[in-house]
Amino acid sequence: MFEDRPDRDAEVVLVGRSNVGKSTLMRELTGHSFDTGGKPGVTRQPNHYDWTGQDFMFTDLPGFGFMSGVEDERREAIKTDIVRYVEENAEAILAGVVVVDGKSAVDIIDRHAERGNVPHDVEMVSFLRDVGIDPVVAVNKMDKVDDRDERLDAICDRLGFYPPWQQWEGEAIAPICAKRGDIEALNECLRNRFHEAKRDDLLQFVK
Ligand SMILES: Nc1nc2c(ncn2[C@@H]2O[C@H](COP(=O)(O)OP(=O)(O)OP(=O)(O)O)[C@@H](O)[C@H]2O)c(=O)[nH]1
Ligand SMILES: [Mg+2]
Repeated sequence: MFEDRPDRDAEVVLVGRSNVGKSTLMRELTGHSFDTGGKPGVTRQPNHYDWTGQDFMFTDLPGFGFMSGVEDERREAIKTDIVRYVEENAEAILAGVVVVDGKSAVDIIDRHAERGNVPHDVEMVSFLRDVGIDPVVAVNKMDKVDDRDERLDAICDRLGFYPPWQQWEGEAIAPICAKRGDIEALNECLRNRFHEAKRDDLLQFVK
């Protein structure tokens, strides 16, 4: 079980499959470095980033799905911990950012669905909704995507956001490239969320 959560009543969490770039995105959101890596399963405990005297933090959660050198049982346990963390802190979580890899998400989702399984990303989007958190989908690694609009429409389709993706721009679908620091589309979504939640005091964290 995850421990040592700082005492904050406002939080943005990053969730998603392993290796999609959550910790890289966390670096861009906070200006602070976290371990990132070429293979899945780098982050094993939540990375929290908070500010002294401010009632806010970003949390980068461990990835789920395939992880190198990790057994099925341990992987399931990590996912259970993530789900429990989000459930227990749902009240504080102003936005749940589901990070996906723009290049591979559709193929992975379709492969899982063909086998009759609920794909992790699909499950996570509906889980967040179930606990009352409106998901934001950050479509990362857009530098590797050629057919941008088609790809974003396909991701919308798979995750239950009615295409075209532009309808969700600034609200729920944010194409980004964390590695290059291009995360403005996500910041815009977060600014809108904070404003809707009457938390304009938090806009300073997503400039
Ligand atoms: N091409 C490209 N690669 C990226 C981008 N963002 C992150 N990466 C790379 O993706 C790999 C995984 O990044 P991480 O940030 O460690 O991913 P993570 O989701 O935190 O992974 P776990 O902690 O294992 O769940 C690293 O090699 C990053 O450099 C991006 O926008 N474009
Ligand atoms: Mg990580």
